[in-house]
Amino acid sequence: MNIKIALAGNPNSGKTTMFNELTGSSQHVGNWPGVTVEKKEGILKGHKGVTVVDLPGIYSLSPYTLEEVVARDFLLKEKPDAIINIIDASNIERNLYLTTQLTELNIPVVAVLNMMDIVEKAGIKINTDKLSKLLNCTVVETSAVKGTGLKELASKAVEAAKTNVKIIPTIEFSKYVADSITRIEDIYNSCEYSPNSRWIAAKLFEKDKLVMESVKLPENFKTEIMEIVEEAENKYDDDSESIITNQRYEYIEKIVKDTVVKQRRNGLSSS
Ligand code: BGO
Repeated sequence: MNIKIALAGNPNSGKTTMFNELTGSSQHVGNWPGVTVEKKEGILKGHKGVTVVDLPGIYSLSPYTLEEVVARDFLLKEKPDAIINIIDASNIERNLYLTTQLTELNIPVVAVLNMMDIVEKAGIKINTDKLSKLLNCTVVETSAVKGTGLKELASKAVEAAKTNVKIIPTIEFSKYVADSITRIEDIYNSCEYSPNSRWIAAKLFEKDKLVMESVKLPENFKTEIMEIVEEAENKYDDDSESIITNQRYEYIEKIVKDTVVKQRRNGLSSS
């Protein structure tokens, strides 16, 4: 059995602490190929043959920072069997921005609500079952510093990798944007094949530099795609990347409203 699991999360989400807890003394430290960004790998404790690869801390899968490019390249090209996404649950709204992107990659994701000790102390309740349904992926609660939930996390991650259940992303873009992405996907599919064609189409809509360079579409097809993007930009009077970012945050706001409840001291609760 040879399983590769990637550890992804925002800076300060507790990723390093978690990596140390999950892999113990089996770590190997090197650099990502061609760059001076540290690459750490280790064997998942209690699960021989399962390697955990620590990705650089990132906020998004955009092509702007070296860390994002390294993480994205690994996820798309090496295709790990599963992703463990460490979320600072005390900053859930900001952290879910990356989660919604990771669940679009056609790779099983286990979303980890880390820092649950802080969340509980603050009297905040997170409905994990509902969150799991809304994100369409497994959700586990942990505290990396207290060592709680780690065994459950390890076994759920291995299970996700073995069963390889693909996530159908639940994000709802506006009908106009979704239709624009579908039109781009149809153009892409008429020339090239990729199991990630939806993701590629969404990135083409965002005018993602790296994806635009990597697809080998004839010039007239690229022009057609750019016309679709321009139409959307005119309609929303906004840059296509901002259109997607705004709609992603609107969707996350809805998820948080549905799953996070702040308990007031008098016993009443508010969302
Ligand atoms: C310091 N709960 C709590 N309460 N804290 C956690 C948890 C958790 O579940 N997980 C991690 N932390 P990294 P990235 C620190 O270093 O693993 C803490 O960037 C301090 N340091 O201990 O580094 C963790 O790899 C002085 O905190 O995150 C660390 O993702 C005072 O979150 C911080 C207080 O964890 C970031 C905390 C000198």
